[in-house]
Amino acid sequence: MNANVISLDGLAIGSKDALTKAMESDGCSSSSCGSSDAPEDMDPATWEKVKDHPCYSEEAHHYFARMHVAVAPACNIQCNYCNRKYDCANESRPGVVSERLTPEAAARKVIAVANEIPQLSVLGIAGPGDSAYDWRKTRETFQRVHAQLPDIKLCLSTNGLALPDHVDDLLDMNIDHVTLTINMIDPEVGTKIYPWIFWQHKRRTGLEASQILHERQMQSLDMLHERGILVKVNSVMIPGINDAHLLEVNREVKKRGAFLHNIMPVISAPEHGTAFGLNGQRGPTAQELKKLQDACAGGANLMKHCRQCRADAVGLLGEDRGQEFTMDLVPDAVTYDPTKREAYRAWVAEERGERRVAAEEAKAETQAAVAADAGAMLIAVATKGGGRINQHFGHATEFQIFEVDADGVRFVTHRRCDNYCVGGYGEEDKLELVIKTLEGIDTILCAKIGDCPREDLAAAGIVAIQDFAYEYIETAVSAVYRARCGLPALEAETA
Ligand code: CLF
Ligand code: SF4
Repeated sequence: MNANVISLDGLAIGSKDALTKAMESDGCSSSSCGSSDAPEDMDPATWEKVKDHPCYSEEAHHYFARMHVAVAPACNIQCNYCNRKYDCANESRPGVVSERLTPEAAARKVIAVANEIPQLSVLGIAGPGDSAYDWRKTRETFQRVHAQLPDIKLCLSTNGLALPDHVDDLLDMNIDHVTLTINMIDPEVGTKIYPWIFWQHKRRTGLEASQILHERQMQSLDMLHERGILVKVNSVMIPGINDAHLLEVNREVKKRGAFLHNIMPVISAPEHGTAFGLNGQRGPTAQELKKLQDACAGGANLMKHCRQCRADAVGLLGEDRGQEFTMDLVPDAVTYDPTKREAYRAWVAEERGERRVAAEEAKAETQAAVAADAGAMLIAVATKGGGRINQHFGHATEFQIFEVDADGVRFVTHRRCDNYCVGGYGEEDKLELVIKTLEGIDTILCAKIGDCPREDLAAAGIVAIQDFAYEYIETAVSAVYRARCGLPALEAETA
């Protein structure tokens, strides 16, 4: 296994030992604190499109970052989970208002981010209203960015009502990723989600509104698929309204060629001032969401690593660097410097190949040795990206959850929490919440953990292990599983 590792904070490539030392001086001391999407699964042209897109490839989300620019404020429909004060809740968490940007300012911001964050691979426009309805601003932004940074992928998220009018523009601009939010295929269900739409200069309500929206969404999906544009369908899961119905949505969008289906829990709180928030509509539990995802097996491939980003999200999925790039911090004139991005891409090309080989070897040897009926384990990982175990337990604001059994290692979801360690000291009350977040988890893998949190986790039945610091996630998870099954460690894992 290659022991070189990359620091995603500064693109410093160095030895594993050097980074381990750096981590030891980073923060707390140990005593005081506390979709299968490999290239062989798809044709080469599709792999080329998704391999660097953090939302379309689970593997890519370990390496690549996206950013959103809020250039499209107008919207042509009303969703009951949306308050126009905030950004489009189809693609971002309600309650977060982003800076509205002109296309010129947005293009400048993208260059500033690309110069600083070498992982950046995708620019998404997801509102704050509807990007296809506010098409003039969306198109101008994409054109400006494409002219200056042609290797940034352009990504669009829309409710689909206005999209059929712009599909040919998408082709002209080489846009090959579109997200359509489709919450129903039965307009009767739609009447409980959409009070009105604005269509052909008139406001439409009731069944007529949902019928038109449904037809335009299906037309959008068909047109995009026919033209080879990859479609991710986002569905907002609303218990009691469309939760059971989303199974039918999943089947239908698969039939019509959707590449991925992302089922997201509705976020609904009275303070958001949405119709659902005010009428007490609840969101689904994690168990309800998982049950629906499991029931969709065999249908459209599911995205399970969505973070329901902030509207001004910048960075790897799950990290939030938007506040480092507000417009007051972006210079008036900024010139693109591709050096860091090119170096990073070259490193990723090598690294992800090695990681894949290591994971396949661990999987093959584990499968051969483990009894087919051995039970599954859920393992939480603290990672800053790169597919490695490279974060202190106390610094983690989310854990990636992997399931392992005789079939291999799978990413299943992430769980968010507040970081336990602040300013070098662990906070007991936060640890309690982290332990609650980790309910049902057998083992946690992290780069470092203090004695106190390790003991508290053990008391809660969770084993914390730091022996695999900086190793690949899949090989470490396999090693833990092999140990639980009483098998000897693989050579590569102990090297
Ligand atoms: Fe943005 Fe959406 Fe493009 Fe990704 S986000 S427009 S497809 S670049 Fe990704 Fe964020 Fe989930 Fe969206 S994690 S909310 S799915
Ligand atoms: Fe709000 Fe987006 Fe729905 Fe428009 S499409 S109402 S911005 S959630």
